[in-house]
Amino acid sequence: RDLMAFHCYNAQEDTYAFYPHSVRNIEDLCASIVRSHRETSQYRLEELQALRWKLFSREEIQAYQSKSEDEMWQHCAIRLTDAVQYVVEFAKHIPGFRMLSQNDQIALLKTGSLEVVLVRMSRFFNSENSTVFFDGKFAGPEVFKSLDCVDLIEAVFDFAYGMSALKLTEQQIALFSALVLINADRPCLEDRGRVQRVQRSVELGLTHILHRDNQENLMHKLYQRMAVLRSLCSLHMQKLHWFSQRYPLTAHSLFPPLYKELFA
Ligand code: CLR
Repeated sequence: RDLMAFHCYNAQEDTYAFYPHSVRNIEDLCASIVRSHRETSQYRLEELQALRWKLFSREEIQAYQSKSEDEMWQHCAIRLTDAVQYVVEFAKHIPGFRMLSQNDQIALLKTGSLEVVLVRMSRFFNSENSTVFFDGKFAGPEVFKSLDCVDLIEAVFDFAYGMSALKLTEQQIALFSALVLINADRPCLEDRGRVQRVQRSVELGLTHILHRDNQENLMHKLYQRMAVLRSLCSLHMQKLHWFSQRYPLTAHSLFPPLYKELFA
């Protein structure tokens, strides 16, 4: 499950038909995306719910806060990369994704994988006390103090708060994640037309699910969330750039290769 495994993937093997022509096909498409989400989401909601009482103690928080800046960056980069790997796995099972060229698959993952991680973060977020499941317990923003990017952390927590207020079902999260990833407006795409067709099918799927759930009004809010995601990711890139200038050695030799490949 490393980046090379991803690079060697052969699009030819995938013969999945991804143009939905009937409600039945749309339902199949939704079912595949939901299954892929479930199989790559690491924790079930009930499990996360049951872990909510596990909070970091004052001493543990202090231990994170007294880590050096580059040590904490490296630690978070490893955690994020791990989460990104699951998103890569999720993407591979979105009907149509594997039929895109390798270049386009990588281009979509480069810009979209962190956005999907942030969408997924809302599942790992407890809005009652604004904490996120990190390293086995629930952590508030103060845990990330030594990263020295309060604005980014605050924006990420705000986003998770806003997402969890939408109270999306697992199926809605799955389809929304797929839509965030399969976006024909991303830079560096070879075959935009093909990406657009896959995007349309995912859009149909999300519309179908929202219609079935009687929540068509959510579509508009979800598009708004997508704009926020874009700004969060550019803030992350900015921070990373700034960090790698200050700590070139950590960024160069201690960050996971996939993290460097996707974001550097
Ligand atoms: C998101 C959902 C994934 C599991 C997961 C793993 C790592 C977590 C991430 C979630 C949420 C955001 C997170 C991250 C580790 C560090 C990062 C808590 C829960 C915070 C916001 C720090 C970002 C630091 C960057 C500046 C490097 O399925």
